[in-house]
Amino acid sequence: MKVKQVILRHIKMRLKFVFTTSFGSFLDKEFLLLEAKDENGLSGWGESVAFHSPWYNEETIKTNWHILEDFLIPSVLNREIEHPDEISQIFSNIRKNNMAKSTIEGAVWDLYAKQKGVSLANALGGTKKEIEVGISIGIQKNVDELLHLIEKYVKDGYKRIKVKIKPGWDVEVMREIRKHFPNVPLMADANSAYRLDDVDRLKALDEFDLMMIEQPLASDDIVDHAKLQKQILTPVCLDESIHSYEDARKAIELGSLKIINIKIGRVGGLTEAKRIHDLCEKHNIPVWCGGMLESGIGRAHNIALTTLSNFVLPGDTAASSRYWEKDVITPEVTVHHGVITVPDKPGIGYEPNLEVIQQLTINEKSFSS
Ligand code: OSB
Ligand code: MG
Repeated sequence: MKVKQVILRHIKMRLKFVFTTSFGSFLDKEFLLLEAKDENGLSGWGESVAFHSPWYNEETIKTNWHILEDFLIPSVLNREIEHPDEISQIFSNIRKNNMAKSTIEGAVWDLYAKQKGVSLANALGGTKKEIEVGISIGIQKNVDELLHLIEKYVKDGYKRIKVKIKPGWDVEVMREIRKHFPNVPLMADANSAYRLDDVDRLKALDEFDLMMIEQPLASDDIVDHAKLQKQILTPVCLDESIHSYEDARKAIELGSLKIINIKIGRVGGLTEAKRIHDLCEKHNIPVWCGGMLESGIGRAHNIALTTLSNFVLPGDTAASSRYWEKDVITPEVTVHHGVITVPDKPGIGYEPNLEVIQQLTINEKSFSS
């Protein structure tokens, strides 16, 4: 296949609620959408999950635009590509910038699946017809508001509750949650808010029977996480620290984790995500698919990836309506009793709504060879 034209769009969408993590808050969510067209006018779509500010990792919307415009798009345009797995090879001389790489790689995967007439899930080798999802709840003003949200999402049927934590919003909050919801599958995500010195506080979480604690320590660390895991019972799950297959291999070898949260953007695309999935499967390390407050395009990619066999824990891909008044895809992503039915149409299986996308676009540029 050849990509003959790329359209890059900078989109701005308002979330229905402020989402607060240990590193910052989101209300206006900006992201890039990339449309890759082949010679027959068929389109594949990808989303950049980089944020406006370099809080979660070092990438931003602007750095992604720059890397895509000046390096990645020119190296893909008009090039003969037999399989999307080749993309990561083509990009191998460009260091990091994983979210930028993933944006165009995801569009090529979607285009490839559409050309073959199969779903993206099938193209990746996924077999599940349904996937289970949980929900990620940001830091709230007070515990009562958090308990109300948990009650609502448990009623909705979400398969597990993830609560964002930080020093001062952790042990007592978990105690209150457990008082009201003794049996709900529960986990915590610290987004790197602690240091190894905080081990006593993290050990105090052991009594709440958490499924896991996600990324307690520094965003680039795998050494201290190994030391921490030896001292706490709660399984450590890494998010920010795992950027590649090699990171995953080393972290498994060191004992830095028992679970991995795979995010397609963080690891540079679907091909690398699948490699990490396969490695974890071999080592009996369960994985799940994280979320980055994506629009429906990114969400569709997450759903397809989650159909692989070792995605055995519920992911963070909640329903479109949880985040947006109107999503950019038709139909929107819906969740029934914590389950998403995987679309079987070719490619990502949801139709980008060009009219809505047009309205939300701040900047747009077309590239052709
Ligand atoms: O660490 O998983 C994270 C949102 C923004 C940045 C980082 C994270 C998150 C979430 C929300 O937890 C996941 C979602 O609902 O898309
Ligand atoms: Mg996380």
